[in-house]
Amino acid sequence: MLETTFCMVKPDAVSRGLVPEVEKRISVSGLHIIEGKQVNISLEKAKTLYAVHVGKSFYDGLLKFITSGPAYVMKIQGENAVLHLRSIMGATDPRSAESGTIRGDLKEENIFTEYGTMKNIIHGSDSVGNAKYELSIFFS
Ligand code: DAT
Ligand code: MG
Repeated sequence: MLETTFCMVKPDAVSRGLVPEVEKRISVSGLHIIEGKQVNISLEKAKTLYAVHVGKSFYDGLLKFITSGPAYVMKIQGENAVLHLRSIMGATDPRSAESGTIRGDLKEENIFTEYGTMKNIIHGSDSVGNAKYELSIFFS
């Protein structure tokens, strides 16, 4: 199935200059980056993006982290793009992410932000429905 998904390079990785490296890995894997732009995510958009995490222990930290500096958002297309992107990202906790994955290879020594949130470099939608929702926040 040809799918469109949403991807975001998080502020930790943008500030480390990792956008080109992440873009290269996405493209080399066979996915097509339709559009990409740097954004300063407003608190309002952060809340919309992370609505599914309301009430979780890391929710407040996640909002602080994602609004702490510029992020880089992308619209990505390809065969099974949702799962394909998730597979090259690696596990949520970079310490468990396999080598060869973006999180596994590019993780920092200290994986926690001052807010207790995991700095894991990249976000990718976890379903076609969520991809549509997340894309609508950043791309008209
Ligand atoms: P993923 O980003 O792999 O989809 P998720 O949707 O469960 O993972 O969580 C969203 C983000 O929240 C995740 O990328 C990092 C942060 N996070 C998740 N679980 C956490 C935890 N137990 N402690 C700190 N941060 C966490
Ligand atoms: Mg998620």
